[in-house]
Amino acid sequence: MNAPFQPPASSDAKLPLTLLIAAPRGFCAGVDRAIEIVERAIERYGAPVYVRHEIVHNKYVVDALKAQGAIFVEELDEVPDGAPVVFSAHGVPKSVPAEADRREMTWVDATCPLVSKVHRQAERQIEAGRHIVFVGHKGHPEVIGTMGQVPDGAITLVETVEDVESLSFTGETPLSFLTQTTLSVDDTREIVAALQAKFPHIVGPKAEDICYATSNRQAAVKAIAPGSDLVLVIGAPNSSNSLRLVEVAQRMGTDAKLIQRASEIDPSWLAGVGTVGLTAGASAPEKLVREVVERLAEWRAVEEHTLVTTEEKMVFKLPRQLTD
Ligand code: 10E
Ligand code: SF4
Repeated sequence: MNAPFQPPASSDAKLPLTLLIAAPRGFCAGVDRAIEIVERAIERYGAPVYVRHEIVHNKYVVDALKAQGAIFVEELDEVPDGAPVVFSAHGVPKSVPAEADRREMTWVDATCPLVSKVHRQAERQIEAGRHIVFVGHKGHPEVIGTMGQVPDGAITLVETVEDVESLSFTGETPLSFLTQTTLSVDDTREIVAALQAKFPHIVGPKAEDICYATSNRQAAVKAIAPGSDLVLVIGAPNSSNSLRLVEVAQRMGTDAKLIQRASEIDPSWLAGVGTVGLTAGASAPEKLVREVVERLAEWRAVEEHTLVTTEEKMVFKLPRQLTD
């Protein structure tokens, strides 16, 4: 005869936790490419290879590349003569490669091709005689890089609808607008609408320059947030696209937190929580997503579900100088 069923002692039983994992999440094509550029540069030129600014905004990625022989600096004057240098995925002002050429440095540009596309649009708008209104976050390296494609005074930064309201261009000033690639899709729509209402003659790209990866990750969070009691976003505090994912979830009324590693999760966050939504910014490796899942599984009986909102197939070519 079978022994009667014994339920586990209550102290051993883990409460169930549904995990809604967003897809797409994590690395985009520009981040994959930038990391591969640093790895290939180390293979080709030998260590150390200098990298100007964090190649992408993620400490785990940066530490892994340091272990392979990369040295991270903020400015070119920290790079010794003769050492190779890679420019980060966020892009650099024109003055940076110009300075590298002046010093006869070997340099490789890991700027994401979608950021470079905005750089070229900026140049074209200036050639066409238009002043540029640039929508972006002040002080972000991508913004510094894009603003540095054109002469001083040729571009004006706006961050909010209020900033648009205080612009004082006359109706005769030819204007165009461009945007940072990692902005909030919803905020940017409002800012662009305010620009077009105030300056009906303003010229802009067909869709704003927010990239496919940014918009896909925001749409994926919109799909998981309503069914979640808490959304965890893996990303760094200086990662613009990751911060936007936290905002998206919070604006849908769901509690959301940015974490860099699983060790930052406070178990008290899970009190009364039945479903956790999980995603990762474009610079956060999938390994860190698994680390979070494993951490949660230490405390709760986790049931994983992946919610796919779109498939991504984007791949960018490496620079010729690393493939020839
Ligand atoms: O702060 P960001 O989101 O711009 O950068 P990240 O390094 O977190 O993610 C990659 C995004 C890039 C390089 C900007 N388009
Ligand atoms: Fe390129 Fe977009 Fe990734 Fe930035 S977030 S690196 S623009 S693909």
